[in-house]
Amino acid sequence: MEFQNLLFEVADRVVTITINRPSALNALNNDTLTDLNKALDEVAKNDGIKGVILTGTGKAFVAGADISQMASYTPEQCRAYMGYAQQTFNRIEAIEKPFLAAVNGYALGGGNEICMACDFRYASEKAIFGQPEVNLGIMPGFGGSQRLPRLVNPGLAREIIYSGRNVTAEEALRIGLVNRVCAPEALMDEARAIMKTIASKPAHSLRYAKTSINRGLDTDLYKAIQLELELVSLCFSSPDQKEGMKAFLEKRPANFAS
Ligand code: DAK
Repeated sequence: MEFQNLLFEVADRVVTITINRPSALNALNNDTLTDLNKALDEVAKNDGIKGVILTGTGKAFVAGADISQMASYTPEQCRAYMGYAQQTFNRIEAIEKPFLAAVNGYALGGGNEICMACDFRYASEKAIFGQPEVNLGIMPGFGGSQRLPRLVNPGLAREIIYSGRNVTAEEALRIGLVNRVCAPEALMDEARAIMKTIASKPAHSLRYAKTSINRGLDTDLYKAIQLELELVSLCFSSPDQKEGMKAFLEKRPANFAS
């Protein structure tokens, strides 16, 4: 596959997607979004890929939407480009495979928003998060005003969005925005290690668990528990459920097919 601003590398059934536009701190312009959509098409359709690590080249993860591209937009142009970006971020949640954001540096505006669309986040000690849109005369537009208050204390989300201030990796860990902070040189090893473990689990378990969590968070508790019942019951139609339980009873490691 050919990309302009992105690297796509598969190992141990996990793809590492690296946003690779360091001259603009990996800001998301149209070409980069097109690349990302192409990469997501492959992730969605390729059964050989069990999960994704999303990261960036250089000192940034993603420094947000491309300001030089959007500065002169009319509202109509803005709507078209930004709608495309929003759709792309929503796809990360909709694809039923786990995504880990390995945040190596600046994750600002759309950069923080794309990492919040991932299932979970690890950060380098050098990572800086934030929603600085108010400094540009706008507000978060890629889901940040919705995902941040769902991920961290809503009062804190308001403070971060209204002030446009930076959030260090240490604070991000404390407020639950990231799961782990790593030395910069250890970030990718740690990301690969957890994703290798995850990729060793049956595909249907990962698929239904992600769907159950994501759809469940959008509904009330008892409807969500009903959805969980349907999905866990479906697991019993899979050969990997038979193998997993047989292996346990025979006191041996499971040999999953998917
Ligand atoms: N866009 C374009 N170029 C960027 C960029 C960005 N977001 N961020 C950095 N760059 C470019 C710089 O212009 C510079 O380019 P040259 O001058 O070398 O050509 C190069 O990357 C290196 O940046 P700096 O020289 O500034 O590097 P520093 O280390 O000094 O500073 C920084 C790093 C991350 C603190 C700084 O670059 C910075 O503040 N960047 C902007 C961060 C930001 O404000 N991000 C949020 C963007 S707004 C919507 C509408 C709008 C949006 C969403 C939805 N809808 C209608 C739905 C907007 C979303 C956003 O993300």
